[in-house]
Amino acid sequence: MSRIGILGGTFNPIHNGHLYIAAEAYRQLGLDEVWIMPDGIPPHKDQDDEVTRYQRIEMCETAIHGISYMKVIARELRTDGRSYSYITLSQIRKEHPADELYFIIGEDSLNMFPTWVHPELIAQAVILAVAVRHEEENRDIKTVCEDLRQRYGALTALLDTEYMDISSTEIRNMIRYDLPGNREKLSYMLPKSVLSYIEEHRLYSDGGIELSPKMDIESSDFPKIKADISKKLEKKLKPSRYTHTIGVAYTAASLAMAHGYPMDVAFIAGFLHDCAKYMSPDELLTFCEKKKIDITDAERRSPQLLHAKAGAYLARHEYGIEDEDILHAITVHTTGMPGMSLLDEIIFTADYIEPNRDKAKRLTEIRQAAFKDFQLAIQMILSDTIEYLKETGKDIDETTYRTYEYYKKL
Ligand code: DGI
Ligand code: FE
Ligand code: FE
Repeated sequence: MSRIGILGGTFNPIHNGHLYIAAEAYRQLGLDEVWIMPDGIPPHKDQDDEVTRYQRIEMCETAIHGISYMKVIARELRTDGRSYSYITLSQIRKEHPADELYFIIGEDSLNMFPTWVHPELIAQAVILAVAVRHEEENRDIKTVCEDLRQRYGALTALLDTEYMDISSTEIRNMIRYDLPGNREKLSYMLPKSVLSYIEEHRLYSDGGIELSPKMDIESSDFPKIKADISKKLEKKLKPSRYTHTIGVAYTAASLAMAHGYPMDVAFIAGFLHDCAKYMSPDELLTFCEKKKIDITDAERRSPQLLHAKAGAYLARHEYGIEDEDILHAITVHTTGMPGMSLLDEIIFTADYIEPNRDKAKRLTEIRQAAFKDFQLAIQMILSDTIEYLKETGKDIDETTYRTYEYYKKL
C-alpha cells in the first residue's frame, strides 16, 4: 500500500506555491508519492491559446526534476480536452484499490466542493487534503469538513501551510507587461528551470492575446451587454420566440450555477442562441451562402438547421460577441456534437427544458435530471429528439445520431 497525494491544476505555469503545497502534503501526510496532474483547459477557465497543454506539462516536468517523490501524471484529458475530477479520480481509485489517495486542494476549493460535478463520487474516491493557511483562525474549516462528511461522506485531512501569495495569472501578467524588477520577482515565484523554459519558448509575452478575464457575476459589463442584446433581439424575433430565448437564458444561468460555469456567460449564450430564428429556411440558405458559411448535405435538406450556424455568425457580427465558447455553443445548439463543452451542454439542455416548453414528453424527468445527472439529461433529450424526428418523418442529421451515440456511452 502506498500513500499518494494528487495535486491537480491548470499549471499555467506551475509555480513555487504549487511545489510548496505538494512538498508540505508529502511531509505532513507522510506520503510516498505526489502526483502533479495538469488538466485540460477546463471549460470555466480562460483559454490561453499561446500555451499548449504539452508546454504546461513540460513545465511541470522540468519543475519537479530531481524531486524523487514527485511525478507528472498527464492523464486528465478526454478527446475534447475537458477534465472532470470525478472521472479521473474514480479511475485512479479503481487502478489503485489498495492505496491511500489524497486529493490536495486549497481552502477555497473546499468551500466550492458542493458545486463540483459529482462531489459524492470524488468523496468516495479520495481523501481531501486541504491546505489551510495557518496564520488565520480557522474555526469555520472544521465545520465545513464536518458538513461535507455528512453530506457526501467526504474524509478530509488538514495541512498547516504558510500563505504563499503567488498566482499563475499574476505571473502571466508580469511577463506580459515586462516592467523593471519583474524578472527578479519572478525568480522568487517560479523554479529557475520553469522561468528559463518560459523565456526560451517566449511564452506569455509577445503578440499574446490579451488575457480577458471571463465576465463574472461582479462584472459591471453584464447588465449593459444584456440590455444591448435585448434591445436588438426583441425587434428581430417574434414575441413567442423572444420569450423562449429569455427562458433559455435564465435556464442556462441556472444550469451554470448547478454545474459550475460562469452564469453570465451562459446567460448571454442562451439569450442569443436563436437570434437567427427570424429567417425562413430559404433566407437561411441564401444568408449562409452569401456569408460563405459551409452548408452540409443535411442542412441543405433541412435548412432550418442553419439557424444555429447563422446565429453564431450574427452573434459575432451583429451583437459583437467575441467569446469563442459562446459562439461554439450557439453553433452546435440544435444537433449537439460528440464531446460538447460544458457551455455547449448547458445551452443544448436549456433550449429543451426552459419553462415555456410544454410539448416534449418526459419534460419533468429531463428537467430534474438536468440538475442531478446532467449527462443522463442530455442522453434523454437526444433519444427523445431522434424518436420525435423519426415519428414525424424528418431527415435526421448524422451529427444528431453521432451525438446520441457518444452520450449513450458515457
Ligand atoms: O430553435 P429551437 O426550436 O428553440 O430549438 P432547436 O434549435 O433545438 O431546434 C429544434 C428543432 O430542431 C426540433 O424540431 C428538432 C429539430 N432537430 C434537431 N435535430 C435535428 C432536427 N431536425 C432535423 N431535421 N434533423 C436533425 O438532426
Ligand atoms: Fe434553436
Ligand atoms: Fe431555441
